[in-house]
Parts: sequence; structure tokens; C-alpha cells
Amino acid sequence: MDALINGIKVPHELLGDLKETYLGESDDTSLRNSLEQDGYLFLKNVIDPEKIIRARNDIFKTLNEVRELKDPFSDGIASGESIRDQIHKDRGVFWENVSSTKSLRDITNGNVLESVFTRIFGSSAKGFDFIFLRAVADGKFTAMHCDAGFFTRKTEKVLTCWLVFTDITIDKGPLFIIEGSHKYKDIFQQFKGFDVDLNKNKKATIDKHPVQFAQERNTKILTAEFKPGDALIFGMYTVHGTFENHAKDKKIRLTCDVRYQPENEPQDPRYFGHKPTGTTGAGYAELNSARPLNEDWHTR
Ligand SMILES: O=C(O)CCC(=O)C(=O)O
Ligand SMILES: [Fe+2]
Repeated sequence: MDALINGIKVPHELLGDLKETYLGESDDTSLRNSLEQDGYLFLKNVIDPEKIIRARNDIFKTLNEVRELKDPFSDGIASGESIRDQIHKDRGVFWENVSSTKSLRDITNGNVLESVFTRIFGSSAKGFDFIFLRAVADGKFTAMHCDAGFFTRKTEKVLTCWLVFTDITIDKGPLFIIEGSHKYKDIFQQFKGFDVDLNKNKKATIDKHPVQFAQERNTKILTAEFKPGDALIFGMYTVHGTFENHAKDKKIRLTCDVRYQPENEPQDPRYFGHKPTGTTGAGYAELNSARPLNEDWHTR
């Protein structure tokens, strides 16, 4: 199985394995130390897979109703078709409703993650209300970037949590992290104070191909074969992206990314509250996921 990004095969020797952190065997200080040292925490099986499958099936059912997933929908196989726009007049409202699925919210904004982040921060943690659920098919991938330009307007003390709902082998477009990138001074300087919504002349995406980026910096592209219930937590300056989902079986990749911050840090109103407006003010309509599965994406 090949690792592809933007049609280019990633040489095997550039790939490395994400290091697993064991929650039960780590005290809070060692969690913070690992995050500081590695730029990420890879937690396997942190969410009960039964809960994950329940949420996944709820979401798959909705995608099947707009004919984007084949029957039986529990297999998560893209049909290549869509009647989303015929049935739902407003893409943003549709995706906001999908993102409000209770079984999903019980995971993204529930006790388990809240207590993990409370341990990491050493004070009460709060999950963002605006979440990024992603159903990905058809060779799509997320371009390399770091998250600072999206989420640090009010506080730098924000962490991303990437949650896995399907089996994600290398051909299904898993997330990757550039090893050691959270300590790159040039990346920090480039993106510190950058706000993707205000600084329109600058892009969040790092244009250099990840293969060239890793080769030039003599580092590795870290990833894993993710399972439902796994989570990857990382900081705002950790450079990451995803491989392409070019799976032959046409199974989609379902993941959800959600941010957490200490409760006592100032909250960015774009991401908190009843009807959060999201990064640009367009609400859930601004997400690539609001597009039918068979439609092309934008990059920011
Ligand atoms: O899942 C993706 O496609 C991108 C995820 C990401 O960039 C993030 O979680 O910050
Ligand atoms: Fe990201």
C-alpha cells in the first residue's frame, strides 16, 4: 500500500511511527513532558470503540440518506454520487446538524476527553463547541499546516485532538506529523501572530511538498495505522497534514478534530456557544465537509 500526498508517493524511508503514550501508566507531569518533547501525544483506544461505532453509524446513515454512501451504510463505502443539495437547501445547516449528532458530541465534548485535557493542562479543560468532522473520499487530503493561525486569537493555550472513527491504514489518508516540527524556530516565527481570517494575504498551508520538506530538514513523516477510538493530540505549532485517501475499496475516512483549552483562558467567540460562526464567520458552511463527498475541496 502506497502513502500518497498530492499524487506523489512518499518514500518508505521517510516514514516513521508515532510513539504511543499510555494514559494509565503516565502521571500528569510525564504527559506534559511528552507533549513538550515530541509535540504530540498518541493515545490508542482512548474512546470506547462501541461508542465510536455508534456515532459512526449515526453519521454514515445520514450520508447514506443523501446517497453518498452505498448500502449497507455501515461499511462506509463511497458511492461517488450525491443528492445532498437536492434534499438540503443549506449545506451549512446540514453539516451543523450532522455535527450536532448526540452520539458524536458525547465523544468530542464528553467526560473522557475533558478529563484527559484537564490532566494535561493541570486545570479544568473546556472543549470547543465548533468541531471539524471530516468524511473523506476520492484521493482527497489535507495540505500541510500548523493550527496556530486558526485557533490562537484569544489564547495560545490550545491543543488539537484528532479523533479516529474508522480503520485508517496508510491508503485511507491518515494524519501525519513532521517529527520535531514543534521546535522549528522558522515555523514558529512564520505562524506566531498569524490569523488566517485577518491576514488574507497569507496562507495557512505550507506549500512545500511534505516529502521535500522532510528531506530538507532531515526528519521523518510520522504516522500510524489508526483504529476507531484512537486519538492524536498536538500543539498549535506542530506541522501536520494528511495522506490521500486513495483506498481501492472506496471506504471513506471518518475523523473529527476538536480543540481544548483551559477553561479559565479567554474563549474565542467564533468557536464557543450555541451557534458558533467558525473561522471565517460562515459557520459550518465554510468547512470542506459541508461539500458533498464527491465534490472537490478548497485549501486555506
Ligand atoms: O483530518 C484532516 O484532514 C486534517 C486534520 C487537521 O488538520 C487537524 O486535526 O488539525
Ligand atoms: Fe490542522
